[in-house]
Amino acid sequence: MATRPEPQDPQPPAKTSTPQWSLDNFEIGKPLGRGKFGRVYVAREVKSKYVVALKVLHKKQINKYRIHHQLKREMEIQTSLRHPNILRLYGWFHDDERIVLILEYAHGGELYGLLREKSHLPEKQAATYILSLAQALAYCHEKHVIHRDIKPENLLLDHEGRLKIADFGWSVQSSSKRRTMCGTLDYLAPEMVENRAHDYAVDNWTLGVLCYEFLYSTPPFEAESQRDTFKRITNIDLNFPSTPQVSAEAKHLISQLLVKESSKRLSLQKIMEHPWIVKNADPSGIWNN
Ligand code: 83H
Repeated sequence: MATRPEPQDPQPPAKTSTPQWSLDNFEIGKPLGRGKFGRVYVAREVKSKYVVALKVLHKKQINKYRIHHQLKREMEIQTSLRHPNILRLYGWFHDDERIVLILEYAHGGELYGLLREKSHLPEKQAATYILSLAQALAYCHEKHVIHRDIKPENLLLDHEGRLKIADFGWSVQSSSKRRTMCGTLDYLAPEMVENRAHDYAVDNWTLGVLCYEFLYSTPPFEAESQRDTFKRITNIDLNFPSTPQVSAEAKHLISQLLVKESSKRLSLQKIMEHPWIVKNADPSGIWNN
């Protein structure tokens, strides 16, 4: 008999793929989002009543797009990571048609929604998120994981308002320089859009892009066409509009991250120690309005 959590003692489901989990173990709730490869539903494990997010992927799609290896990598990486700002992957199971990932449920939903709704964030909130991201990325980099696809759509908020990095679909485990093209251009470092070798510093670049977007509500190199975004990124065509008003320290941090030469970008440690972060970020990582 497999051990199951007791109802009065809610526990996340089993950590790895084991025969004990199937769709029968869950009450499926409303859909939370959908992607190219499937949908995400809120669900509750019947016995423990533990609420999770189930990401349902269709094997047909996975075969069609030949993403089997990417998915396997995503699952292995996300299962191995334990950090307060990284969304947990508790386990997975499959049947004839589907692969189902059992993921942590983020009550607050996507940061993307908040940004669209509020236009731009107060500096203290932005700094709190950037600090959380820098801490999560430092942990990933220590484990030789480069995320490479951090964007507001991949950032979720838990019930306390803590930021969680989700979606490791494009991450890689690496210690050497890599060469691969991926993602929407807006968040990509020059070495990635130019398809040159890249390393951990691509994530530091992305923190600069996100910091800008949190404060100004649009990414810094946004343009009408992919071609123009490409040009703006490779030329580091960076401007700071006069509205909304943003502090000089915040602009300084952004300028130290959006640097063409990857080795000259501010390190994650230096981001955490930057005066704007020290002055504005809540070290608990929790932001409540
Ligand atoms: C949510 C989500 C969306 C997006 C999660 C999502 C979540 C995911 C990925 C994972 O109104 C809401 N929306 C928009 C439909 C609320 C706030 C209920 C919400 C919570 C929304 N959580 C899918 C992998 N974990 N949690």
